[in-house]
Amino acid sequence: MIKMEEHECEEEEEKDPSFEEFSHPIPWQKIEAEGLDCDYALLFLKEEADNLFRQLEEEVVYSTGEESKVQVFGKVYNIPRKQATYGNAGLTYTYSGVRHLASPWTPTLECIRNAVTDATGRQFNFVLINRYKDGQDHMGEHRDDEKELDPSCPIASVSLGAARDFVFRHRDARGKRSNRRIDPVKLELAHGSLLLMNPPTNTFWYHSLPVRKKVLSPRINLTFRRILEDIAEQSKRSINIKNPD
Ligand SMILES: O=C(O)CCC(=O)C(=O)O
Ligand SMILES: [Mn+2]
Repeated sequence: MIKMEEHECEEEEEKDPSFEEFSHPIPWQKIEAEGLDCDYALLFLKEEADNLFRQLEEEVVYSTGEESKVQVFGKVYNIPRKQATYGNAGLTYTYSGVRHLASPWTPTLECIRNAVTDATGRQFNFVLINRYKDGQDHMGEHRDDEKELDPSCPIASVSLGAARDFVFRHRDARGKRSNRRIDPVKLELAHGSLLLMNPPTNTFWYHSLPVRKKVLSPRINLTFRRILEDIAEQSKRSINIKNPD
């Protein structure tokens, strides 16, 4: 697990560069199925995760008004959770026809992003934050396979707060007319955990965060992503996330 002192965003003393990455080996758990490749680990100790949750509750400003709604077949719905986007200057993403500009990284988001980079050796320029007030809030089945995302970079999903079930379903095993029987892959995402969705997971598998009425407390999820800035520029610097509600 990562020691919080290493990631505090105060002035850092100079470190031996050979110890900067992977200095805290994490007991990764491999999750594999046909076309699915994920790594799961507890990245933060409980106390660290509690602090991060509290700090995010103070810092993160969630979308309101039009940005907190989706349009499906012409009807406007409130999304069943709160969302915010942060990242490098100028990046935007479009969600169900609404473009969101990335707000500048906050100190806590930088800390978490740096901890994820230390643990994985990967760089991220954008984070989508979802806040679920309780188990009624949820996210429907979708894939994160937009062309603006660097296809070689995993999506790194950090969970803080209430543990929630997370379900993967193979694209050929969805719906009544599915042509194959492939068991879903179900995980519980714990407080302080990191789930890496490695390629080609998001090509073959949909994922969702289902309703869980027994969950009474909030959860914050952060998906760190790498946007290919030149492609994002071509498509008006947007990520197009397809109706995951
Ligand atoms: O809350 C979660 O764990 C899922 C978030 C997610 O799938 C997304 O942001 O694309
Ligand atoms: Mn997703």
